[in-house]
Amino acid sequence: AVPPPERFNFARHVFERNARRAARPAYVDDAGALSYGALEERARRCAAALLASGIRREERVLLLMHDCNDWPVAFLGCLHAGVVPVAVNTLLTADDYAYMLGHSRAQAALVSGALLPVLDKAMALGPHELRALVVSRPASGLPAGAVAFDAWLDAQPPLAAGADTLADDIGFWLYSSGSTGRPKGTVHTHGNLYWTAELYAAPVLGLREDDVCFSAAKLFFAYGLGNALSFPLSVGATVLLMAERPTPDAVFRRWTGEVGGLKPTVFFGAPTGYAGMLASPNLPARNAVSLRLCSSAGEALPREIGERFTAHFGCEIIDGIGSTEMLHIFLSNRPGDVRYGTTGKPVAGYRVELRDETGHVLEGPDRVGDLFISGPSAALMYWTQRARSEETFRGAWTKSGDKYHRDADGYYVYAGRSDDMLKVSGQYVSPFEVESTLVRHDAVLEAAVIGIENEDGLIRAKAFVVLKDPAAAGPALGETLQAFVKARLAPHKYPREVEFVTELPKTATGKIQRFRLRERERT
Ligand code: 3SK
Repeated sequence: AVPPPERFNFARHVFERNARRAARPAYVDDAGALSYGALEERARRCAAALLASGIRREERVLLLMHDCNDWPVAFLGCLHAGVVPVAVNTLLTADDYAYMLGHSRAQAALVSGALLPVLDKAMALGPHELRALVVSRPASGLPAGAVAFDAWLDAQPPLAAGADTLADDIGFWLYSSGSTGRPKGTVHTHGNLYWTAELYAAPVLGLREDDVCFSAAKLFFAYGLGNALSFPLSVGATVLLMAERPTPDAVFRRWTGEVGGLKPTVFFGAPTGYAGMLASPNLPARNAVSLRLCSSAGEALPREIGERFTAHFGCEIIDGIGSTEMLHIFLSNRPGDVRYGTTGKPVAGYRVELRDETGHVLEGPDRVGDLFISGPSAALMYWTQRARSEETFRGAWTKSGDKYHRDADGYYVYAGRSDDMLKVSGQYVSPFEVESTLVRHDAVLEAAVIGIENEDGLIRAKAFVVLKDPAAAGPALGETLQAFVKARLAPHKYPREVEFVTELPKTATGKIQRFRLRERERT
């Protein structure tokens, strides 16, 4: 791919790429459509409004909004003004937002009306530097000092000349949650948005102008930001946005055109979502949808789910892995070359290495190591977190925190998080491998595996299992599942204990939090 010019602003890039598409719909949300022309005009007004509110270049602005047409207007408006949007998860607590307000020193907040109460609470919890509070789609009256997003935009003419930023200027932040500690403010550049679209959206996914993209992952996630903003806007496609939670029924209503009136051609989801949809009695028929391609990330896609989905819809799920730190996917399957049960091969433009505990690169197949990535979309740092930055960002290389091995054909196979691996009888056991085997059993909806100490202090695998029919739980089914795994994997891998639970602890992105299960076992 051609690098971005040194002087580069991602918002300007989007405006220029879509200059001839003014009448085409860029976004369709639950309330209506926003054309490419209107997106540019409103984003330019937003940039002007930020400057008129006294927000200066490089200052941060909290972006706490549900997915709706105002979100991309706000994000691109900030970039156009050279202001740095800090896009945050809408599902957090007042305590989390209080931390983020203080840590980012946000000078303004752009917030959905429905999220105003929690932001209000956060503002009361700690010191903050907010000088403007702008409310998108206010639910009722505005609090003193707040202004409605539409009125704020309408009061300014569009800003013609935006900030003359460099591709390497700080563009935006995303907070990345780890298994411990406060979330990390991950600092990305304008150029990073360009790179992910040029290296993945066009060459791997083959996104096109006539696509309708729909992402179950919200815009504040790195995955959602690519799926529903930088990718489609780089090719002039249309995006369907949904504010509500991506339950199977909510997704089906969009797939069939019942809501939004457009049938998505490309869907972006996560394995838990695909599993829930396949288990739903309302799964639409193949001819009721127009999907040509699906994407999966967030955690590795079990082979069984990919195969069942393709058998039903005749459409492949392209499983890949990315990270908030690399901004999007760097290792992926390819349309027409999907090997379910693997995460495919490195995306051109990225280098991938597997390293042992001493940092040596592992050559050859079937050797489990820590995944490191080098590529042009890596974040600059975690804001004000030198030690955690140094642990993750190592020169040109970024440590992902995932374990992988490469099979004899060069496909990468997920082997769990670095800190979730078990060593049983001196051999690595990937909790993920045992979990993917368990979910192949008809009775099982989801499973999580952790290591527990037996009476000899040795590590053995224990499985927490969510059943499709919770009434089937009992010792007999536990033994059946153990035998099921034993018949399919090496003997040391079968779970010595099976506990039936009604749900698994997960992060906001749907990743299983095995550390919570470990904590529970210790108490
Ligand atoms: O979880 C992932 O695989 C992912 C993919 C794209 C962007 C961000 C993330 C975390």
